[in-house]
Amino acid sequence: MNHSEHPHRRFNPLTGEWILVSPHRTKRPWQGQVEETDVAAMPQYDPQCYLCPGNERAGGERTPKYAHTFVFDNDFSALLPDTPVAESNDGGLLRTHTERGICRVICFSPRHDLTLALMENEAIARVIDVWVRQYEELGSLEDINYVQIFENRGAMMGCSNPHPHGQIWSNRTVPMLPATETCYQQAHFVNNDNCLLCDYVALEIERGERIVFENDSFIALVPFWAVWPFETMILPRRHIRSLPELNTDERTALADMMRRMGIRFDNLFRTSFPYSMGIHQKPTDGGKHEAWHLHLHYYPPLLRSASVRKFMVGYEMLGNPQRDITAEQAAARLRECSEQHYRAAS
Ligand code: H2U
Ligand code: ZN
Repeated sequence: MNHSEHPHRRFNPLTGEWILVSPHRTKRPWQGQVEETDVAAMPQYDPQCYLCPGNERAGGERTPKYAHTFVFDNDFSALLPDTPVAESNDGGLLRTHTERGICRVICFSPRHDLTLALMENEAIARVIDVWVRQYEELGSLEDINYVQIFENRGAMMGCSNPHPHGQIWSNRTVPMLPATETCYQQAHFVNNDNCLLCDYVALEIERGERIVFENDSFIALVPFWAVWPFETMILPRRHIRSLPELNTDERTALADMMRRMGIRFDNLFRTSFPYSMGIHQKPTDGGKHEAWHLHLHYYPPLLRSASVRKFMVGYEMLGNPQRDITAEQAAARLRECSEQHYRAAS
């Protein structure tokens, strides 16, 4: 089968979902508009920003004058630690249960004008150290069985503030997507006596065409089953279930991957590239989860330029996701991008 010619469906072995790929719709040559829509350089400190050191937040608390990173309980947490335990079931179809959890915000840097793509490896490694400690601290709590670390970047993704920051939501129930990935990884482990993502990484290294860049410990690729046009994953080569298992060198190596991923994304359309990024790792429910392989997902919405985005509407809402540009074409485009940030270069 010619994957760049014929409409076909691709299987996502992590979730069991199928997506439709219609490469014939991109037969016309790449238009490649390069738009310089980036906003003017931001100030290093913004007196209005609730995440800048020393400023007051919406909840009335003051953000301290931090030097590197800063973590606080979300002033508008979606989940609360002391919600009473209760459930209801009306006729078997109207079911609920209360949910306990803790939500935190983490500032990646005191500098308002930076992003992960513009930070040094050492500073990003500090952020990773904070994620490790948060995962351990929250995960050790009785009511916390899953810790979801993520970053929303850009107004297009609903991010409320350009100050470099991310969030952590942790709760009693393993959320649907990591729960599904748990099932599929477990089934692969039982059926093949090996880890799904270890097998996947080995296969992608052999095929080569979807790998974007790599270092000694990690690879970045456009997954075969990508839904978003420039969706990527970062995966450790070694079978690592969760962040605390990374040694010091591997934390620096992960920082290096995240920085380079961010630069390539920004350079693609010469814009501060919007995305949602999240870390998937083993649940903190006390299980061993041998089958779990840590990975990062990047879900960026942009399609053709800084202003043309992919919408998940119509067929996507009613059938299943569909894409025109293939994962292989997207990987080739990202491979062509420089690792010198366009803002640093000018
Ligand atoms: P984004 O990552 O999508 O920008 O969300 C920022 C979070 O920061 C959001 O969940 C919280 C919001 O509740 N927040 C505070 O905790 N304190 C504030 O003063 C404003 C925003
Ligand atoms: Zn700020």
